[in-house]
Amino acid sequence: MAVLKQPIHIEMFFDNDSNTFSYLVVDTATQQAAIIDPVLDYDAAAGAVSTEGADAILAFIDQHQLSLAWILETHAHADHLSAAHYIKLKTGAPIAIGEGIRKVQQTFKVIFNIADQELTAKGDYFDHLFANNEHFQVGSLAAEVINTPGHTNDSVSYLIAGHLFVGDSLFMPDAGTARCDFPGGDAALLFQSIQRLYQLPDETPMYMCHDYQPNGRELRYLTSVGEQKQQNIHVRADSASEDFVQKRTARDQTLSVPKLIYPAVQVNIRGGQLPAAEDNGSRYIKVPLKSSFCL
Ligand SMILES: N[C@@H](CCC(=O)N[C@@H](CS)C(=O)NCC(=O)O)C(=O)O
Ligand SMILES: [Fe+2]
Repeated sequence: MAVLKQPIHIEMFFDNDSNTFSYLVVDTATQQAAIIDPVLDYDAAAGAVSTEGADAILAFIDQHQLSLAWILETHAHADHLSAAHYIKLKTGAPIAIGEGIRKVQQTFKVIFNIADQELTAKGDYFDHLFANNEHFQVGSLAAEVINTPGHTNDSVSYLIAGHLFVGDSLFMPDAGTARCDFPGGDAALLFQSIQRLYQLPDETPMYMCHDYQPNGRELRYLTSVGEQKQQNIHVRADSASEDFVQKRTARDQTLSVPKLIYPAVQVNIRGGQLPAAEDNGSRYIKVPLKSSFCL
């Protein structure tokens, strides 16, 4: 067995299709671990769901004889399906997300016309809903939840033993911030959330959820609070909210809808569970159509 670095070990896993970083955070004192934002593989054209990415994380857990304490989501993702439910089936670990998931479930319950029996929008499908500033443990590592809404209503960051996992709030300094044009998104709120993160010590390591490699540079997933405050192209230490909102809104108008937004959101508001099977035993992904004409 490889020797893990003391006292915390952070293993990064990258999903090439959605440019997503997942993390396994290990307390090497107790061998307890938490997974952040695991990805389920999905071939949209074939409707084929597979688990190579999640299985790589599970293999690491197995190889190092770890015990999984938490499956943590930074938000209900709009660009990839979550492997949270699959990993829960394999390990029994609880799935947790910010309590803002209720609002996200309610918004998309209406958009997808999901029946009450399938989704109450009270946080169902998740085992634990974190309140802002809630404290929890990963083995002996102290962890805290920081609400960072703006990209979505349910966005949170996780501060685990001084390591900050920001989900989609900030991207690497040369990429700026996450988009705020999804239902429930709010650029002014994202600015406030970033101010909260900028109160943390400058040396705090900050781990990204995505990197889209601007200008073709190499992939990067790690920066720090201090580096962001000095160099982030959208929000620095002395930035003003109005300027940010203007920049963010202008950029959002240029972005296309994420390729997997409909499959991703309807699965992720169910904690990574696929929609229930219909009476023929098959499960279906719904896409609400926008049409200017009637057939
Ligand atoms: N092209 C990607 C876009 C994904 C996307 O929109 N990502 C969100 C985070 S979920 C974002 O904030 N993107 C900012 C950007 O592309 O500048 C896709 O189709 O999946
Ligand atoms: Fe996102």
